[in-house]
Amino acid sequence: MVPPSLTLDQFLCTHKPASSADAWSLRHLFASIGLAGKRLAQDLRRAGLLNILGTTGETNVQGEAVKKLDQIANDTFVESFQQSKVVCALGSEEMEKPLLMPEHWPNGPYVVLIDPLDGSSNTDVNMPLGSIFSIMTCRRKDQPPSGDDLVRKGTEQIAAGYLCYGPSTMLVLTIGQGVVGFTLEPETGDYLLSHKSIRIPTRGKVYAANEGNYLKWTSGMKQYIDRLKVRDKTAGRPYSGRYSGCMVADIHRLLLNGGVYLYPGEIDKPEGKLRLLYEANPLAMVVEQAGGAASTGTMRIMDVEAKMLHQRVPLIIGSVEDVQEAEACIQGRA
Ligand code: FBP
Repeated sequence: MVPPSLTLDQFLCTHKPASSADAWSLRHLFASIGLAGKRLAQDLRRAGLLNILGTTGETNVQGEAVKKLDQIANDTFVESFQQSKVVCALGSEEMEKPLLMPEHWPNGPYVVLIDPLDGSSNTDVNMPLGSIFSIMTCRRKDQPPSGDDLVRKGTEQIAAGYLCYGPSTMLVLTIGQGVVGFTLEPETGDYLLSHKSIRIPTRGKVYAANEGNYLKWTSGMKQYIDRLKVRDKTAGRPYSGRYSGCMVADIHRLLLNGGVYLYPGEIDKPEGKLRLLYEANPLAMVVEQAGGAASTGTMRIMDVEAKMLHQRVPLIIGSVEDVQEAEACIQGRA
């Protein structure tokens, strides 16, 4: 008889985080992330029936039209973290200012950054979506959190991960000891361990990039993408293009099969589109913990100095050899 899979909580009871984080409160934090994910997955499964498609009519701090589901996702996570009482500061793609919860401090030591709904262009067309989270602890033990506690380097993360809302809902996470994946069992509502130790292949056969931006790219970036299309049996080329409009879904594919996702800087916008603190940093921690790499094209993502809550950064992420090759082209060394 196949032994039953570990639940998320059982896993966290039996696997110590690499950091000194307190295991009990970390379990509580992941339970609140899991709960928000379940509630969101339920809404997404019935979105077309609930009048929650389309936009709210507002514009967010990124200058983007806010989708109703963006707002619902943000509210769902905020509510879950408030109920958990273990989060003392929260930053979100959908909130211009941080939400400080000093009433939860010091017993609630966690500082969390989220992209509540990744892949917003997919919301109304029943395509994959994701949620991304980055976890740190309050820097100072002697004073309640401030906004500065959120704006820090990726190397200060103690845990990170994402929820992927696809044919099944998955929660993929790292607590600094490798990467694991849980699949939501809709019957019982449990997250069950389905991927015990995710290791990304050192090289892949797939790339994910919005080639509609090709003419805006630097010559090094163009050279790299052109190179992926040239037949070269030894290098396993040409690569296949796979771009879903949802970075979480694209990176989930790479984690399992290898390859590279690129949202580079552009000649007129060298910082690119994606946000450092709640998109690039958490995905970089997950991919690095799985044996991959994450770069701006010229430096490691998690070493990038954090200056602003909604700071943007170019992102090249995936299999080590693919990221190194992209860097060599972008830096004119290839
Ligand atoms: P959101 O968090 O606003 O959805 O932005 C991130 C994202 O949607 C990624 O998931 C996706 O890979 C990329 O932006 C798509 O951007 P573009 O439409 O410019 O290709």
